[in-house]
Amino acid sequence: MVIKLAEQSYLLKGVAKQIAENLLTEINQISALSPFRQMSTKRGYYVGAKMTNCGDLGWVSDNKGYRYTAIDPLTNMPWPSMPELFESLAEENASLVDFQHFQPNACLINQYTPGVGMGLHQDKDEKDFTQPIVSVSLGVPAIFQFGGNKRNETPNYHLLEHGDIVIWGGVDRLRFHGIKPIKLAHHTLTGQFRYNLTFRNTGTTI
Ligand code: MD5
Ligand code: FE
Repeated sequence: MVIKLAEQSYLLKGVAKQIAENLLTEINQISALSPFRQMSTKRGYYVGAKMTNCGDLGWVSDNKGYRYTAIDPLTNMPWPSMPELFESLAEENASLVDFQHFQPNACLINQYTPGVGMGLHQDKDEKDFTQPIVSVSLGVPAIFQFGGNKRNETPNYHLLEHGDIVIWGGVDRLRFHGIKPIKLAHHTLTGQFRYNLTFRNTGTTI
């Protein structure tokens, strides 16, 4: 089932459920090489979710700000490569909706524990806003906040469950969005955790 959230935003319910166990196996292999870690911001706060990355580039935040790097600052090694399963999942589902030429070069993996959310923000650390973003939810459900192109626009709320994919781009690429703090719950495959894969093309090679 495809739910249209806005002009170029789509929620594909449950489409990753069948391969969820394989996706979680890949997440475990990636985090064995580049562990989940708490990132801090320029202002000295913590980013709530623990994070790691795979692909040519990874999103990092520290006292210098947000950016994409080819090297994991924790391991001083390149980020683990993007599994073929991840890439095909993102590309195939993007092509089903509006976006036929999506080629992600970065995948941020967020790990949420009970009580952790993500405040309202825009994804604007990329150099190319013509490519969409694909997000895959696994494990414990979350309520996401889907706002407008300005912070003060009233957001809508949608439930993101295990296996759901959200794709947004084009005129919706810079919409404000966030994740409400995760409730304490248990999922057979992930325990108390929620995982989110966020596929992006950064518009850069370094
Ligand atoms: C998450 N992560 O669930 C979210 C997934 C991030 C981030 O936002 O930057 O790491 S994306 C949530 C989302 C869903 C639907 C639409 C939009 C965002 N949006 O319009 O931007 O960890
Ligand atoms: Fe975001």
